[in-house]
Amino acid sequence: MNTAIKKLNETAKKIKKMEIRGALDIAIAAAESLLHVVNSDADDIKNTGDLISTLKICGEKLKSARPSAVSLPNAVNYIIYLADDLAGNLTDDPVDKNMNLENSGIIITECGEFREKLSVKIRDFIGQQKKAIDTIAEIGARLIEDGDVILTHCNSDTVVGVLKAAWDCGKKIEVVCTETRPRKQGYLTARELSEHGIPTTLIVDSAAHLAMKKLDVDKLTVGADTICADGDLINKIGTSQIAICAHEMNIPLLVATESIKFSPETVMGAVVQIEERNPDEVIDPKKLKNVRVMNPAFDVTDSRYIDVIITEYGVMPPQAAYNILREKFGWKLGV
Ligand code: RI2
Repeated sequence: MNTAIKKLNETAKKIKKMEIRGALDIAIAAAESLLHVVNSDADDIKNTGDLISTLKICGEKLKSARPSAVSLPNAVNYIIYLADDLAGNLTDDPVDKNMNLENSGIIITECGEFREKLSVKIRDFIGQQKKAIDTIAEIGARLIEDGDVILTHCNSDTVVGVLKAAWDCGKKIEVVCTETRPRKQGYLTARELSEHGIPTTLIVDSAAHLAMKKLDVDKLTVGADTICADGDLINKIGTSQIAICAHEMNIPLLVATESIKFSPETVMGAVVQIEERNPDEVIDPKKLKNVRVMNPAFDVTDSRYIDVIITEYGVMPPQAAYNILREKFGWKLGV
């Protein structure tokens, strides 16, 4: 098997096993592996049609790795769209007229030109995703006040970016991190922030309500795996109960997310599938016989518990999610 496709299969496995995790990182990893396929020298890719078909098969493989973070299918679908669009655009050029015809026998040099153009576009896309996280850090830091105590759940690179940026511009914040059972990604957040010099407290998930009172939490900040068209948030399991507690205590919830995590499918009413992971992440099944163990990886936080969503385009209320979808996914929505 061609090396790029082998690598892509490995990436899909790593995403499934959560060795590559975090909604943005899985999107970037998927885009990078498709980029390798575009530049691969597989013998069976003889023309543009072959390349696009291969990208579509590879894209399906990647998309099936994890179902809940929409950043993954969004990245794959956008790259396929770029490829189709580029093939379509090139039909104006007499040399490339048959490029997207099956078995057109286009010689490899023409396919080479297509590969080059597509690679530039995919690299641009990856660059934009990497830049978005820095832009959100800068915008989000402005919403954090000096002396704020901020509670966060799970491990979001986007949130970590905001908190570090606030600290770096001189705001003396403190952060409370939930452990985030069952995989304890909260440890990653706690380690990263404390290594940055930010005073950090770790709590078990069930202490969130008490900690909000006892530690005078000012803000709740979380990342996102998916933002629905109605502004609802899909994020790590436990987010919704913490959000409801925060709402009850008048603590604002700030969601930090790149626009790649907005779901165009939800405009048409699609429901995001909640990933159910292996029960052995919760407990060794041998230790608790005859008990069904549920292990949903995500939950849905209703938009009414969200105060603002911070994206690379700026700060908005959750009710404005459709505006981002129009801006970013007009190509998919046909608007
Ligand atoms: P960034 C993570 O999911 C968490 O739910 C986190 O809030 C979200 O992705 C966004 O992460 P998982 O991959 O893209 O740990 O902000 O299941 O890093």
